[in-house]
Amino acid sequence: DLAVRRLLAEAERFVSLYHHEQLGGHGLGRRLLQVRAQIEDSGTYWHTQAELTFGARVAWRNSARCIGRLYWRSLKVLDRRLVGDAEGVAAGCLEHLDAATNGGRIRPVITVFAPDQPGRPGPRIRNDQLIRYAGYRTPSGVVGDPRNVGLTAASASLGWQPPEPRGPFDLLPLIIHSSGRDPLLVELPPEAVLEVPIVHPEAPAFAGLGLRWHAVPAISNMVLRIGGIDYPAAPFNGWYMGTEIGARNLADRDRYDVLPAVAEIFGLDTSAEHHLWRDRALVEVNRAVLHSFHQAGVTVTDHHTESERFINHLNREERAGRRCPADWSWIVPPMSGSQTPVFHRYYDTSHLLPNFLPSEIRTG
Ligand code: HEM
Ligand code: NRG
Repeated sequence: DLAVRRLLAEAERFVSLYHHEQLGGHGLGRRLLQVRAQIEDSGTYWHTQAELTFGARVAWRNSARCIGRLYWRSLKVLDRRLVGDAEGVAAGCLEHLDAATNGGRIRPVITVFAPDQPGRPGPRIRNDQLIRYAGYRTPSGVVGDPRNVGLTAASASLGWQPPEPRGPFDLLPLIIHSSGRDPLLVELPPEAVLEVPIVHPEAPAFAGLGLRWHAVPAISNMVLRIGGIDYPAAPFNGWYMGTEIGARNLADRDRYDVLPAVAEIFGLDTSAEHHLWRDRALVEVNRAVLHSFHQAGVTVTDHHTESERFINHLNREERAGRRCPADWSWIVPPMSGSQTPVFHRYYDTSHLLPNFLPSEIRTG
């Protein structure tokens, strides 16, 4: 049947890649026989721990939108494939945050929960990241993160009670689905979530905006696909590049939209766009983000450094004789693009597996 043939083909490609890159081709024939037998028997197969670790690292290496791939070999892989129940996934997510946060010295980590199997889908995490701030629609606009209005409403409809009073940075609970059961709501204990209050190195009034952001970006709704096997719950994280927070999350007009308030603090002339007050305020927000993370001892990088590292990564991959797919529109940082080396070139746009795929579940 078609699904089994597709699985066999993807499995063979992956297992061969693993044996060639990691073992100089040794033992491939024997492993292929095993994998084929398992697939013919059961319609699926089980990765060895070494295959899983390599597969997750290569999925990162193949993530065309990610500028942070220089360190792909150092990804820490937590094997939780025997965990498929929602309670177990919730506990694993808290362990993930602990291992990743590491007191501020952020470590790139992925936790891999149970795979999809024939007639038995794996667990799924509805939140697009483990840490998300609520967004509440009010008559005077959204309080909190407008991006998460849908996730907030979904949480409330499952019985989540927002804190009183509602604030702009309320932590949302996890929503975890496991096959055939009602979704499980789990609050994150505040001590599991390291956050950084955003202050400015020169302007004391900046702190008065009450801005903050979480230390760990942990994407939790993408499907990890390795050798034809889908792991639908496989949250992963690295550290933040400052612009993700300062030039997008806090600055986008459909997110926290802070630039007008920042312009006021710096006394910028906002009477006409041609004064470029938005651009000037944007730099100050981004300086504040990097300064605050550094001062708090939380790993973060700036877009110049991360761009240079990415160019080193491309060169290393080329020397290793591998393709390195990249998506210009995601790689180029959202401010000062032309001041970074990643702006001034073209990229391989092919799609390689293993990889992280968007999930079908969408909120918002
Ligand atoms: C996307 C940086 C680690 C996989 C991105 C983006 C940035 C970034 C800036 C674009 C995000 C956006 O525009 O919203 C970094 C940095 C890391 C890191 C600085 C530090 C180590 C990782 C790790 C993985 C990963 C550990 C997986 C194991 C991805 C994927 C995307 C992405 C799949 C695309 C997400 C999507 O389609 O929404 N990364 N990353 N990254 N990164 Fe990384
Ligand atoms: N822009 C998103 C996060 C996307 C992934 N970025 C990373 N990933 N740095 C945001 O929350 O702003 N990572 O795995 O480190």
